[in-house]
Amino acid sequence: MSVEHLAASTPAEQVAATLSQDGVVVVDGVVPPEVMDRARAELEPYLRATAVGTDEFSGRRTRRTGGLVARSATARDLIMHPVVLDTVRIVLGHVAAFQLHLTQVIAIGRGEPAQMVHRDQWAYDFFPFPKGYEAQCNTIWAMTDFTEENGATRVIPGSNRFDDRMQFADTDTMPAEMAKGSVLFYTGSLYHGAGANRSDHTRYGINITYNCAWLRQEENQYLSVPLEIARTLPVDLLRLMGYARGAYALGYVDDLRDPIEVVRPDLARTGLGDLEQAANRAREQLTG
Ligand SMILES: O=C(O)CCC(=O)C(=O)O
Ligand SMILES: [Fe+2]
Repeated sequence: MSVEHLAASTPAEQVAATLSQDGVVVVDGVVPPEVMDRARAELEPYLRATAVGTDEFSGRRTRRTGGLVARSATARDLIMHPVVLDTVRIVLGHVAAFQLHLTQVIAIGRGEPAQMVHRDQWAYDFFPFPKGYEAQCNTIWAMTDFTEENGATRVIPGSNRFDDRMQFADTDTMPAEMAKGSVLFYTGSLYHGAGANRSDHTRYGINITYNCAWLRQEENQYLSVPLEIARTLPVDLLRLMGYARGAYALGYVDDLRDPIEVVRPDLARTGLGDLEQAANRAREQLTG
């Protein structure tokens, strides 16, 4: 098996179908390399101020810079990119809503060894999701070319169907190489890990992930993005950040108010909606 590559013009249904089968796919050339340079320039002060990881999993030669919604207008465009959202909408189509899970530049420094092979969905306290249930859909945007030598993400295609809590060696994996401006998609169920960086430069990727809105977010968007910035953001981005109910009754504010009202009082809406309708929708998804 190898990592499938698709063109940026590929219909989202096909990207999602490949993800459902392999748990991983690269979409080539989603944005021109200059867009990644612009993101890098906007984030440069924050990248420079970020410390390296303090444990093996984070990477002692790796810098992880988050809060991208607050820090980079270009990152907001990547978060909302239709090639990504159209695919995520299908992959996470089994839930009432999905949300932004985390935003993070992963800068893997020279000499960093390979990261432990893992599933990102282990973040939910290792909850054993049923096989085939996708809790999250992930992207890594190549901010530099991703090569085997510089630490391209290593993946096991098809491992989205494997048992949980398995252990793998680096040699069981293959690198997802791609050019700057391309996007690696992978599900929360895919076994993968950052590759070792044996090159003479830093590997930059932007990890942007989305999860079922009934689950907790890895990056707390309400606290990572100051309210005064949130007030300036488009409504669809705000809702994706979690200023919306995550499912019937999840995440309302005090008197059953829609959380969007906190940042956009003009959009006030009270009440939870109709549970019977929500239940019917869930039934339809199940029989789907
Ligand atoms: O940066 C990468 O290539 C992957 C990192 C990763 O899988 C993680 O930190 O969970
Ligand atoms: Fe990961």
